[in-house]
Amino acid sequence: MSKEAKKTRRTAVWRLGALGALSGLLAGYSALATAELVSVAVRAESSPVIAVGGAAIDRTPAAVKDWAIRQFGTNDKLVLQLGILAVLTLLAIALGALATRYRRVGSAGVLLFGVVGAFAATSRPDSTSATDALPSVAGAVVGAGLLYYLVGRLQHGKRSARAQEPQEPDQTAEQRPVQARDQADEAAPAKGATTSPDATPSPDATPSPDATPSRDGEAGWDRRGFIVAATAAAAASTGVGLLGRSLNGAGGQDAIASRNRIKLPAPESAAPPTPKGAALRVKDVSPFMTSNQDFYRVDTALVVPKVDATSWRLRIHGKGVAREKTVSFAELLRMPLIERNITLACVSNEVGGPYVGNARWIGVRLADLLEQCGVKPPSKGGPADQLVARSVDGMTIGSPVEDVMDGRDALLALGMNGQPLPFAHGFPVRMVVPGLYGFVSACKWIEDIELTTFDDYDPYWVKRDWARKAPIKTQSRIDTPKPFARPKAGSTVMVAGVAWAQHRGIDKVEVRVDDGAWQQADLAAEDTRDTWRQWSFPWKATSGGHTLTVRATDRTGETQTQKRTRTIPDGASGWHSVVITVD
Ligand SMILES: Nc1nc2c(c(=O)[nH]1)N[C@H]1C(S)=C(S)[C@@H](COP(=O)(O)O)O[C@H]1N2
Ligand SMILES: [Mo]
Repeated sequence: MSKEAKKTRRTAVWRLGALGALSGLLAGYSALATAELVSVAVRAESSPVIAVGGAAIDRTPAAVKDWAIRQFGTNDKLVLQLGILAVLTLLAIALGALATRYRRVGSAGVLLFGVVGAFAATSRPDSTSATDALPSVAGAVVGAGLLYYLVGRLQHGKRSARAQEPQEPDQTAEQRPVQARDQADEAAPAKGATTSPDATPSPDATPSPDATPSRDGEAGWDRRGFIVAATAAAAASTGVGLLGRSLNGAGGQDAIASRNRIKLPAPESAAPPTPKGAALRVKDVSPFMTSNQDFYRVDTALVVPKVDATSWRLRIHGKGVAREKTVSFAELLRMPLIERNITLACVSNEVGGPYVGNARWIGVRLADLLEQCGVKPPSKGGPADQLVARSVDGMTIGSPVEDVMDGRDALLALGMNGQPLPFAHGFPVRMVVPGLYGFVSACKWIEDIELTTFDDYDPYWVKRDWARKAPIKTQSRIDTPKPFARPKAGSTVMVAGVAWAQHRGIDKVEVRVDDGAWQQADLAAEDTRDTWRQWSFPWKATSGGHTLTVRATDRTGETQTQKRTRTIPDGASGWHSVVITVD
């Protein structure tokens, strides 16, 4: 073979590979778009990326998840989905390239992904119907079919050549790069194969002056057919995908309407008035009340559940429940409501981290409801020591029955900062228990409460190496100055932040500059022992680099430990420091 011919052949091989990869991408794209649209008819959570993402979240080791939350914060789910899409993109490219050699294998590969998606969707904890498999199956069938068709266009010439040269069945398109005529130029591409005038291409033949300016004269594929099909597939997938997206986005109309109709009644027991001095007038310190907008969000839900409050029910049952109960939202609204400011914190919050917020919750005292069901805490002879809350998305969260019934304001919350709960924060009802981390108390989208024991049942996070019991650790955070701030020497720098030890209360906050003595910070007035407390410390800044450190002491007299621990299994400990340079 001449040098020229070799080069031509190489180009053709590359082109075939690239077009195969493109076919794979289009197949994957059409599969996901189809799945998205079909998921509208089933439920948004059944779409394969969501289902696989959910399965991935559930299987991610605790340490990796913790790292992801730390690294990406509330964007962790977006990052996960982008990661899944990136992996799918690479696999689609590989399958497409493979399909140019083994056409059926490529399509079978796409179908296999459909099986994986269908399996993930139907094995999600909140999946109640085999129909959850439909989006994945439909998407895979469309994707596999499209790949088969597109690769067929690429092998068009091969087949025509085969038809006419049965003695050389293995000769592939790329092996005959210099077919004299590009069949794409045939008026009827589908028939181009049989009407191809050039049945005996010679590898070393010189390119014929073809009507199509095909650089190297390489042919053997149905160019027009491919371009038409690929363009149509891309356009159709975009349309179908966008339609599915917008319909899924517009879903939950009943839930939205039910939320809009809610008028929270005045509580029977209002929150004690917050003392004026609870909020310091210091710039850049976290506001005493965290708005719903700014409240941190941590959960495993890739699609925020939209629950219709009208049909929502909460069932209470299990060990020692003398009278099982199922309550509706309307019934809860008619019960005596209490309103309380309670600071909620996430166990994944590292020292100095942002996953803590203080809101005004309104709801039903959980202990009242449990007593109506005849539940007794262990200290009064009750057989159940663990209360397991289950959400509509299959989350399970276990709290000590003793804590929930010891007189603290453990709530079935219906409202947050004067509004019905936002969907992302658990609408229509969630739990909030002062003094416990969210993962052992604050179940959102709750629909079931089971009384059981710690011996008998491990909830979601406990199965993933987190602690069974996790009272809040005393913590303090420097909000200002920010790390690497550069205040002027001689100026007074306001060092300020928040400290929390829910249900014990904060009694003292101290600040240390470098290795100097601990100095007492000014504490803002205490709202309740269930809320965080702001603090400030005016410091005459001296030039040079400095490390500011804070520590708090709770009302039991215990000072926050210096010992640094990871967030797993029961919350980070250690002192928060900020390094600054004074100019
Ligand atoms: N259904 C459900 N409830 C949940 C979770 C979850 O993943 N799913 N996460 C818990 C955790 S770890 C925390 S810290 C709080 C966070 O509540 P927020 O998102 O309203 O701040 O919700 C808790 N309730
Ligand atoms: Mo959490």
